[in-house]
Amino acid sequence: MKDFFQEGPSLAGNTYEQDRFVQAYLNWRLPKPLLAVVHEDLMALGQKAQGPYLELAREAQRELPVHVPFDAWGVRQDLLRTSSAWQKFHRISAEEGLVAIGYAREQGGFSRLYQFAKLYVFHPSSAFYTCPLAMADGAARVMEVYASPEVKKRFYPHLTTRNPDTFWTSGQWMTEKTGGSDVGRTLTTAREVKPGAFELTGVKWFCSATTSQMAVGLARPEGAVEGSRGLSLFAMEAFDQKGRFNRVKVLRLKDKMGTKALPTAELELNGIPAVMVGSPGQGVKTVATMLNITRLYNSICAVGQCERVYQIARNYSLKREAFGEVLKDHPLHMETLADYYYWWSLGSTLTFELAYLLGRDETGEATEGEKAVLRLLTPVAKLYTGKLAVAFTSEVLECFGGAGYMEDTEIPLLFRDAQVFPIWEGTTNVLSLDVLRVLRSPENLELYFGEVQSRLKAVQTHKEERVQVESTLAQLKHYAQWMGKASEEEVQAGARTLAWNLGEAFAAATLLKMAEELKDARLKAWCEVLLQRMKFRTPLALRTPSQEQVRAAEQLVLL
Ligand code: MFK
Repeated sequence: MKDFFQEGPSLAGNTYEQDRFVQAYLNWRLPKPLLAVVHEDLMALGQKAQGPYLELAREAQRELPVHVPFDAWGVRQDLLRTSSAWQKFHRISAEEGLVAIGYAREQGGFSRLYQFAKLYVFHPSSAFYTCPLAMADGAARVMEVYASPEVKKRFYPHLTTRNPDTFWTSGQWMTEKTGGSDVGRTLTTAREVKPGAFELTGVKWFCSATTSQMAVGLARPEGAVEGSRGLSLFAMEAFDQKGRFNRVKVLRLKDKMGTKALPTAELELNGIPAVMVGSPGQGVKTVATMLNITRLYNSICAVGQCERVYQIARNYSLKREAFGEVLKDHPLHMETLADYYYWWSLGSTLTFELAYLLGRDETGEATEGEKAVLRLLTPVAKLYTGKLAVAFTSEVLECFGGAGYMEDTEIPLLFRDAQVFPIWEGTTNVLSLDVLRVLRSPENLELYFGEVQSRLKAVQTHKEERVQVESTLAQLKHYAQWMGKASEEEVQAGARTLAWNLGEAFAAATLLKMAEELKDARLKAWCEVLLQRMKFRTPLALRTPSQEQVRAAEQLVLL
């Protein structure tokens, strides 16, 4: 009997070189001399992401972190042992400048875009080392904006260096058992032992970057009011001179469904020395600066991972035969992948455009409209790409049939990892409500409309698609009028579809402008092909739930 062996999927080459979208976007956004530098660096990174970094990621995923609570003689140790691959990623991250580029600002307003393009290529071959990097970046920004000169001097240089010997990442010790979303219920307390010197006591329930040399965390100074207005933000060094946790007990490592190379733990703080960052009682507002950075990391990692699963699925489509045809010749298979790829391109456009705007904001170049869009759409990009990562990875898993369900194809690992994106740094609903928080100032919506319209103004060729985006804008304007009359309950119940449409309209307008303005003939032709999909897609309908609908949902769920 003749046996059959299916050739498995593989990465067809340099992961950056395979990726038309990122090349087109950068080609459009970056000035030519800078494009050459960035392109060369990304080519080198894409090569490593396909080869040595991917191997290191696999090693880190095989050799998972271990908590060593005691030594052989019963003395408390609380070591978190990680693989050498994980430790190598620390040095690699510094050398690649994965945080540093954003702060050196050698590329002016384009620095963040350059940095995020690197993170995008790096993430799918990093075993989620991007989590400590996200926290380090957020902590650096908080230090830059809020810290006193002494506090900044102590932490900031470590977070933003390219020197692997002095580079630090940071934890974000925020979530407690009382809530990851409603952090106002934080129970950890801060005692001021000397002017400016605090000690933190409490239990932090989800601490992800636990090998980081420092952390920032929320705590309630003694005597402060209940709720979020009583919280302050603190920074602390995690380890003592001997490299042991500094008055911190590791209760246990979390048994997560994915991101397993990342040592997430429950930590009991027993008076860890800390300094305040920002003003007392402003902890949530201060940490929100960090959240806006880490949410953009979430988005860039989500779209980076989607591109990876897409490259795998595309490669398999060229190899696998069924019913006498290679998968690429099955229209429904291609239709399915094309749809997801189009949604992905909207999420990617949104994310890259926000990275670009973040850079402009941090260098003082952003207009009022750009600032408003950056604030409004950061939660939108996070929620849109988080949901997409799960759906897209699930669809790709299905493209492989039973093989995709098998652990040794590595596809289940990608699927489990994808599920963290809608959860990490704020759930879809918390982020949708954050959009409403921004829209409480009605001028933000006007500024958003102005930004979308200014993008559409450049569009001459794709008139039909432009009209499609204009029609979504008209619906959003009606929606805004409805919001003005609706109750808070009704507005909240409709927040998801609002967020979705705000994101898609902005991304579609940006894509159209990009297609119009791209100079490179090869990339322009590719972009035209991508835009054909826009015709076949109808946006998600905006929902204007009534009181009756709100009550009906309650009844249905609670009955
Ligand atoms: C890869 C790793 C995987 C490991 C496994 C991970 C498992 C998951 C672990 C987790 O727990 S992740 C969860 C992380 N947590 C979050 O992302 C927090 C989610 N919750 C929110 O974002 C809430 O919206 C928030 C805590 C901010 C609500 O708190 P409040 O106190 O009810 O907010 P409030 O009073 O509306 O805002 C306080 C101030 O902050 C206001 O400023 P003002 O004082 O000037 O009025 C707000 O405008 C401001 N603010 C809030 N969010 C902001 C913001 N400012 C800028 N940007 C924002 N995003």
